[in-house]
Amino acid sequence: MAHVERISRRRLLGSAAAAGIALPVLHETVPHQSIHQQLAAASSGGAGAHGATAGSHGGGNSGPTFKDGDVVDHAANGFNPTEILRDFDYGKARRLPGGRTVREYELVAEDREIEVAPGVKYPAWTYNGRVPGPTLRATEGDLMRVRFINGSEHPHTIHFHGFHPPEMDGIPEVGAGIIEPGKSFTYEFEAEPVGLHLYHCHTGPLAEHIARGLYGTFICDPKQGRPDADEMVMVMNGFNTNFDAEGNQVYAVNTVAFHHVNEPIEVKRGELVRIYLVNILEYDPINSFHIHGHFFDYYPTGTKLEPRDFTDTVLLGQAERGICELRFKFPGEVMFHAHKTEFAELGWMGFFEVA
Ligand SMILES: [Cu+2]
Repeated sequence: MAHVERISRRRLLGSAAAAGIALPVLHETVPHQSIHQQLAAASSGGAGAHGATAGSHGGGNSGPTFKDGDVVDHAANGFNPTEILRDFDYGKARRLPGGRTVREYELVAEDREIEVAPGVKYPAWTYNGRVPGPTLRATEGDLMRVRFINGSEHPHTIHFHGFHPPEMDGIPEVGAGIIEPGKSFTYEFEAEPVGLHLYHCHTGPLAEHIARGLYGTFICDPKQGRPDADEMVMVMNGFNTNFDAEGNQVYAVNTVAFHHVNEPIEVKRGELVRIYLVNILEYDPINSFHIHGHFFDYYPTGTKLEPRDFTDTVLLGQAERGICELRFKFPGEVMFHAHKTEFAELGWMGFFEVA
Protein backbone atom coordinates (compact mmCIF):
# COMPACT_ATOMS: atom_id res chain seq x y z
CA MET A 1 0.00 0.00 0.00
CA ALA A 2 2.89 2.30 0.56
CA HIS A 3 3.66 2.15 -3.13
CA VAL A 4 0.13 3.07 -4.04
CA GLU A 5 0.24 5.98 -1.69
CA ARG A 6 3.51 7.17 -3.19
CA ILE A 7 2.17 7.04 -6.70
CA SER A 8 -0.89 8.97 -5.71
CA ARG A 9 1.14 11.69 -4.08
CA ARG A 10 2.97 12.00 -7.37
CA ARG A 11 -0.15 12.20 -9.46
CA LEU A 12 -0.26 15.96 -9.60
CA LEU A 13 3.37 16.38 -10.33
CA GLY A 14 2.82 18.30 -13.50
CA SER A 15 5.21 16.00 -15.25
CA ALA A 16 4.08 13.32 -17.56
CA ALA A 17 7.69 12.41 -18.06
CA ALA A 18 8.37 11.65 -14.45
CA ALA A 19 5.08 9.89 -13.99
CA GLY A 20 5.68 7.97 -17.16
CA ILE A 21 9.00 6.66 -16.02
CA ALA A 22 8.16 3.28 -15.42
CA LEU A 23 7.99 1.43 -12.34
CA PRO A 24 8.58 -2.28 -12.76
CA VAL A 25 8.63 -2.68 -9.01
CA LEU A 26 5.19 -1.22 -8.80
CA HIS A 27 3.94 -3.55 -11.46
CA GLU A 28 5.05 -6.43 -9.34
CA THR A 29 3.60 -5.25 -6.10
CA VAL A 30 0.23 -3.75 -6.86
CA PRO A 31 -2.62 -4.64 -9.19
CA HIS A 32 -1.87 -3.57 -12.73
CA GLN A 33 -5.15 -1.92 -13.37
CA SER A 34 -4.81 0.34 -10.43
CA ILE A 35 -1.34 1.46 -11.40
CA HIS A 36 -2.30 2.02 -15.01
CA GLN A 37 -5.24 4.10 -14.01
CA GLN A 38 -3.10 6.18 -11.74
CA LEU A 39 -0.34 6.64 -14.28
CA ALA A 40 -2.90 7.58 -16.90
CA ALA A 41 -4.34 10.12 -14.52
CA ALA A 42 -0.89 11.50 -13.84
CA SER A 43 -0.14 11.67 -17.53
CA SER A 44 -3.28 13.50 -18.47
CA GLY A 45 -2.99 15.78 -15.48
CA GLY A 46 0.59 16.61 -16.19
CA ALA A 47 0.74 16.91 -19.91
CA GLY A 48 -0.87 20.30 -19.96
CA ALA A 49 1.53 21.88 -17.58
CA HIS A 50 4.73 21.08 -19.40
CA GLY A 51 3.73 19.88 -22.80
CA ALA A 52 5.21 16.46 -22.26
CA THR A 53 3.18 13.57 -23.46
CA ALA A 54 2.89 9.99 -22.44
CA GLY A 55 1.20 7.17 -24.22
CA SER A 56 -1.91 5.58 -22.92
CA HIS A 57 0.19 3.15 -20.95
CA GLY A 58 2.41 5.85 -19.59
CA GLY A 59 4.83 3.78 -17.62
CA GLY A 60 7.57 1.23 -17.74
CA ASN A 61 9.81 1.04 -20.71
CA SER A 62 7.08 2.88 -22.59
CA GLY A 63 7.84 5.97 -20.54
CA PRO A 64 8.94 8.88 -22.67
CA THR A 65 12.20 9.49 -20.87
CA PHE A 66 13.50 6.01 -20.82
CA LYS A 67 12.26 4.52 -24.00
CA ASP A 68 13.15 7.22 -26.43
CA GLY A 69 16.42 8.27 -24.87
CA ASP A 70 15.16 11.85 -24.89
CA VAL A 71 17.62 14.25 -23.36
CA VAL A 72 17.27 17.62 -21.75
CA ASP A 73 18.51 20.80 -23.41
CA HIS A 74 21.85 21.23 -21.66
CA ALA A 75 22.62 24.44 -23.55
CA ALA A 76 19.39 26.00 -22.31
CA ASN A 77 20.16 24.78 -18.80
CA GLY A 78 23.61 26.34 -19.05
CA PHE A 79 25.33 23.26 -17.63
CA ASN A 80 25.89 19.62 -18.46
CA PRO A 81 26.10 17.04 -15.66
CA THR A 82 28.94 15.28 -17.48
CA GLU A 83 31.01 18.44 -17.14
CA ILE A 84 29.90 19.09 -13.56
CA LEU A 85 31.21 15.65 -12.66
CA ARG A 86 34.89 16.59 -13.02
CA ASP A 87 34.69 20.37 -12.65
CA PHE A 88 36.62 21.61 -9.62
CA ASP A 89 36.79 25.30 -8.68
CA TYR A 90 40.08 26.08 -6.92
CA GLY A 91 39.26 29.78 -6.84
CA LYS A 92 41.68 32.54 -7.70
CA ALA A 93 44.74 31.53 -5.69
CA ARG A 94 47.65 33.60 -4.51
CA ARG A 95 50.32 33.40 -1.84
CA LEU A 96 50.22 35.72 1.10
CA PRO A 97 53.45 36.97 2.72
CA GLY A 98 54.42 34.12 5.00
CA GLY A 99 53.49 31.51 2.44
CA ARG A 100 49.84 30.90 3.15
CA THR A 101 47.55 30.44 0.16
CA VAL A 102 44.39 32.47 -0.14
CA ARG A 103 41.69 31.31 -2.51
CA GLU A 104 38.97 33.66 -3.69
CA TYR A 105 35.70 32.35 -5.08
CA GLU A 106 32.56 34.06 -6.29
CA LEU A 107 29.09 32.61 -5.96
CA VAL A 108 26.10 34.42 -7.41
CA ALA A 109 22.58 33.38 -6.49
CA GLU A 110 20.39 33.39 -9.56
CA ASP A 111 16.80 32.27 -10.19
CA ARG A 112 16.66 30.06 -13.20
CA GLU A 113 14.28 27.58 -14.80
CA ILE A 114 16.07 24.32 -15.51
CA GLU A 115 15.04 21.12 -17.23
CA VAL A 116 15.54 18.27 -14.75
CA ALA A 117 14.16 15.49 -16.97
CA PRO A 118 13.08 15.66 -20.60
CA GLY A 119 10.17 18.06 -20.70
CA VAL A 120 10.16 18.68 -16.96
CA LYS A 121 11.01 22.29 -16.13
CA TYR A 122 11.73 23.33 -12.58
CA PRO A 123 11.99 26.90 -11.25
CA ALA A 124 15.36 26.51 -9.55
CA TRP A 125 17.34 28.85 -7.34
CA THR A 126 21.01 28.38 -8.21
CA TYR A 127 24.54 29.30 -7.30
CA ASN A 128 26.27 30.45 -10.51
CA GLY A 129 23.41 29.29 -12.69
CA ARG A 130 23.90 25.60 -12.06
CA VAL A 131 22.61 22.86 -9.79
CA PRO A 132 24.58 21.72 -7.94
CA GLY A 133 26.67 24.86 -7.50
CA PRO A 134 30.41 24.87 -8.19
CA THR A 135 32.58 22.30 -6.41
CA LEU A 136 34.81 24.51 -4.27
CA ARG A 137 38.15 22.96 -3.55
CA ALA A 138 41.07 23.94 -1.32
CA THR A 139 43.87 22.39 0.70
CA GLU A 140 43.71 22.26 4.48
CA GLY A 141 45.00 25.50 5.96
CA ASP A 142 44.21 27.63 2.90
CA LEU A 143 42.33 30.83 3.57
CA MET A 144 39.01 30.75 1.74
CA ARG A 145 37.25 33.92 0.73
CA VAL A 146 33.88 33.27 -0.81
CA ARG A 147 32.20 36.38 -2.14
CA PHE A 148 28.46 35.85 -2.27
CA ILE A 149 26.33 38.09 -4.47
CA ASN A 150 22.60 37.69 -4.20
CA GLY A 151 21.24 38.15 -7.71
CA SER A 152 18.05 36.26 -6.85
CA GLU A 153 14.69 37.79 -6.06
CA HIS A 154 14.76 35.99 -2.72
CA PRO A 155 16.95 36.41 0.36
CA HIS A 156 19.69 33.78 0.71
CA THR A 157 22.95 32.90 2.45
CA ILE A 158 25.76 30.39 2.10
CA HIS A 159 26.22 28.05 5.02
CA PHE A 160 29.38 25.94 4.84
CA HIS A 161 30.01 22.66 6.59
CA GLY A 162 33.49 22.68 8.11
CA PHE A 163 35.18 24.75 10.80
CA HIS A 164 34.40 28.47 10.98
CA PRO A 165 33.40 31.11 13.51
CA PRO A 166 29.67 31.81 14.05
CA GLU A 167 29.77 35.09 12.13
CA MET A 168 30.77 33.12 9.03
CA ASP A 169 28.07 30.50 9.50
CA GLY A 170 25.62 31.90 6.97
CA ILE A 171 22.54 31.64 9.16
CA PRO A 172 19.90 34.31 9.88
CA GLU A 173 20.61 36.94 12.58
CA VAL A 174 24.21 35.95 13.22
CA GLY A 175 27.03 37.88 11.60
CA ALA A 176 25.82 39.28 8.28
CA GLY A 177 22.74 37.06 8.58
CA ILE A 178 20.47 36.88 5.59
CA ILE A 179 21.79 38.50 2.43
CA GLU A 180 18.97 40.38 0.76
CA PRO A 181 18.52 40.54 -3.03
CA GLY A 182 21.10 42.84 -4.57
CA LYS A 183 23.39 42.61 -1.54
CA SER A 184 26.66 40.76 -1.12
CA PHE A 185 28.87 39.38 1.61
CA THR A 186 32.25 37.67 1.74
CA TYR A 187 32.51 34.55 3.88
CA GLU A 188 36.06 34.01 5.06
CA PHE A 189 37.48 31.04 6.93
CA GLU A 190 40.29 28.53 6.95
CA ALA A 191 39.79 25.33 4.97
CA GLU A 192 39.41 22.64 7.62
CA PRO A 193 38.97 19.88 8.53
CA VAL A 194 40.26 17.63 5.75
CA GLY A 195 37.33 15.93 4.11
CA LEU A 196 34.37 16.07 1.82
CA HIS A 197 31.94 18.78 2.85
CA LEU A 198 29.15 20.81 1.34
CA TYR A 199 27.54 24.20 1.40
CA HIS A 200 23.96 25.32 1.05
CA CYS A 201 21.64 28.23 1.67
CA HIS A 202 20.41 28.47 5.25
CA THR A 203 17.50 30.86 4.84
CA GLY A 204 14.01 29.82 5.93
CA PRO A 205 12.03 27.93 4.96
CA LEU A 206 15.20 25.92 4.92
CA ALA A 207 13.82 22.86 3.16
CA GLU A 208 12.64 24.91 0.23
CA HIS A 209 15.85 26.92 -0.06
CA ILE A 210 17.77 23.67 -0.28
CA ALA A 211 15.28 21.82 -2.46
CA ARG A 212 15.27 24.67 -4.97
CA GLY A 213 18.92 23.98 -5.76
CA LEU A 214 21.09 26.18 -3.53
CA TYR A 215 23.83 23.72 -2.62
CA GLY A 216 27.21 22.48 -3.72
CA THR A 217 30.25 20.48 -2.71
CA PHE A 218 33.24 21.73 -0.74
CA ILE A 219 36.36 19.56 -0.76
CA CYS A 220 39.19 20.14 1.69
CA ASP A 221 42.22 18.18 0.51
CA PRO A 222 44.87 16.89 2.91
CA LYS A 223 48.23 18.69 2.59
CA GLN A 224 49.90 15.50 1.43
CA GLY A 225 47.11 14.95 -1.10
CA ARG A 226 45.41 11.67 -1.91
CA PRO A 227 46.69 9.08 -4.40
CA ASP A 228 46.29 10.04 -8.07
CA ALA A 229 42.88 9.10 -9.35
CA ASP A 230 40.17 9.92 -11.82
CA GLU A 231 38.08 12.11 -9.54
CA MET A 232 34.44 13.00 -9.85
CA VAL A 233 31.67 14.58 -7.81
CA MET A 234 28.20 13.13 -7.53
CA VAL A 235 25.63 15.19 -5.69
CA MET A 236 22.53 13.09 -5.10
CA ASN A 237 19.51 15.34 -5.42
CA GLY A 238 15.87 15.44 -6.39
CA PHE A 239 13.08 17.77 -7.41
CA ASN A 240 9.70 18.15 -5.78
CA THR A 241 8.08 19.43 -8.94
CA ASN A 242 4.60 19.73 -7.46
CA PHE A 243 5.78 21.66 -4.37
CA ASP A 244 3.85 19.53 -1.91
CA ALA A 245 6.99 18.96 0.20
CA GLU A 246 6.30 15.23 0.17
CA GLY A 247 9.08 13.30 -1.46
CA ASN A 248 10.21 14.16 -4.96
CA GLN A 249 9.06 13.41 -8.48
CA VAL A 250 12.52 13.41 -10.08
CA TYR A 251 15.74 12.00 -8.62
CA ALA A 252 19.27 12.21 -9.97
CA VAL A 253 22.94 12.67 -9.40
CA ASN A 254 23.93 16.18 -10.44
CA THR A 255 20.34 17.12 -11.27
CA VAL A 256 19.38 15.59 -14.61
CA ALA A 257 17.37 12.37 -14.39
CA PHE A 258 18.90 9.41 -16.24
CA HIS A 259 21.69 11.62 -17.57
CA HIS A 260 24.36 8.94 -17.24
CA VAL A 261 22.08 6.39 -18.85
CA ASN A 262 22.22 8.59 -21.93
CA GLU A 263 25.84 9.63 -21.37
CA PRO A 264 27.69 6.91 -19.45
CA ILE A 265 30.67 8.08 -17.41
CA GLU A 266 33.83 7.08 -19.24
CA VAL A 267 36.43 5.45 -17.00
CA LYS A 268 39.51 3.30 -17.53
CA ARG A 269 39.69 -0.29 -16.41
CA GLY A 270 42.17 -0.73 -13.55
CA GLU A 271 42.56 2.99 -12.89
CA LEU A 272 41.76 4.31 -9.43
CA VAL A 273 38.42 6.15 -9.52
CA ARG A 274 37.50 8.45 -6.64
CA ILE A 275 33.89 9.49 -6.26
CA TYR A 276 33.05 12.39 -3.97
CA LEU A 277 29.50 11.41 -3.07
CA VAL A 278 27.18 13.95 -1.42
CA ASN A 279 23.54 13.51 -0.44
CA ILE A 280 21.57 16.76 -0.35
CA LEU A 281 18.18 15.21 -1.08
CA GLU A 282 15.32 17.10 0.56
CA TYR A 283 11.87 15.68 1.48
CA ASP A 284 13.09 12.06 1.68
CA PRO A 285 14.86 10.81 4.80
CA ILE A 286 17.42 8.61 3.13
CA ASN A 287 19.26 8.09 -0.10
CA SER A 288 21.71 5.46 -1.22
CA PHE A 289 24.38 4.58 -3.72
CA HIS A 290 25.15 1.20 -5.21
CA ILE A 291 27.55 0.03 -7.91
CA HIS A 292 27.04 -3.23 -9.78
CA GLY A 293 29.68 -5.90 -10.04
CA HIS A 294 32.22 -4.08 -7.87
CA PHE A 295 33.01 -3.10 -4.30
CA PHE A 296 34.54 0.17 -3.18
CA ASP A 297 36.51 1.52 -0.25
CA TYR A 298 34.37 3.97 1.66
CA TYR A 299 35.64 6.96 3.66
CA PRO A 300 32.71 8.58 5.52
CA THR A 301 32.99 12.38 5.26
CA GLY A 302 36.50 11.82 3.86
CA THR A 303 38.00 12.90 7.17
CA LYS A 304 40.23 9.85 7.61
CA LEU A 305 42.74 8.53 5.13
CA GLU A 306 41.91 4.92 5.87
CA PRO A 307 38.62 3.50 4.59
CA ARG A 308 35.99 2.42 7.10
CA ASP A 309 34.14 0.04 4.81
CA PHE A 310 34.60 -2.18 1.81
CA THR A 311 31.14 -2.43 0.34
CA ASP A 312 28.97 -2.03 -2.73
CA THR A 313 26.19 0.05 -1.14
CA VAL A 314 26.07 3.01 1.22
CA LEU A 315 23.10 4.74 2.84
CA LEU A 316 23.14 8.47 3.46
CA GLY A 317 20.88 10.92 5.27
CA GLN A 318 20.74 14.54 4.16
CA ALA A 319 24.17 16.24 4.21
CA GLU A 320 25.93 12.92 4.72
CA ARG A 321 28.72 12.38 2.27
CA GLY A 322 31.66 10.11 1.71
CA ILE A 323 34.45 9.20 -0.66
CA CYS A 324 34.20 5.99 -2.67
CA GLU A 325 37.34 4.54 -4.25
CA LEU A 326 37.45 1.64 -6.66
CA ARG A 327 39.12 0.15 -9.71
CA PHE A 328 36.86 -1.29 -12.38
CA LYS A 329 37.74 -4.90 -13.07
CA PHE A 330 35.80 -5.52 -16.25
CA PRO A 331 35.24 -3.63 -19.49
CA GLY A 332 31.74 -2.69 -20.52
CA GLU A 333 28.76 -0.94 -19.02
CA VAL A 334 28.57 -0.95 -15.24
CA MET A 335 25.34 0.24 -13.70
CA PHE A 336 25.10 2.44 -10.61
CA HIS A 337 21.96 3.67 -8.90
CA ALA A 338 20.20 4.41 -5.66
CA HIS A 339 19.38 1.17 -3.95
CA LYS A 340 16.29 2.99 -2.88
CA THR A 341 14.99 1.50 -6.08
CA GLU A 342 12.01 3.80 -6.29
CA PHE A 343 14.47 6.67 -6.75
CA ALA A 344 16.38 4.75 -9.40
CA GLU A 345 13.27 4.39 -11.47
CA LEU A 346 12.53 8.08 -11.18
CA GLY A 347 15.91 9.09 -12.57
CA TRP A 348 18.66 8.20 -10.11
CA MET A 349 20.55 5.67 -12.15
CA GLY A 350 23.36 5.60 -14.67
CA PHE A 351 26.25 3.69 -16.14
CA PHE A 352 30.01 3.76 -16.19
CA GLU A 353 31.51 2.91 -19.56
CA VAL A 354 34.66 1.00 -18.68
CA ALA A 355 37.28 0.86 -21.44
CU1 LIG B 1 18.15 30.62 0.05
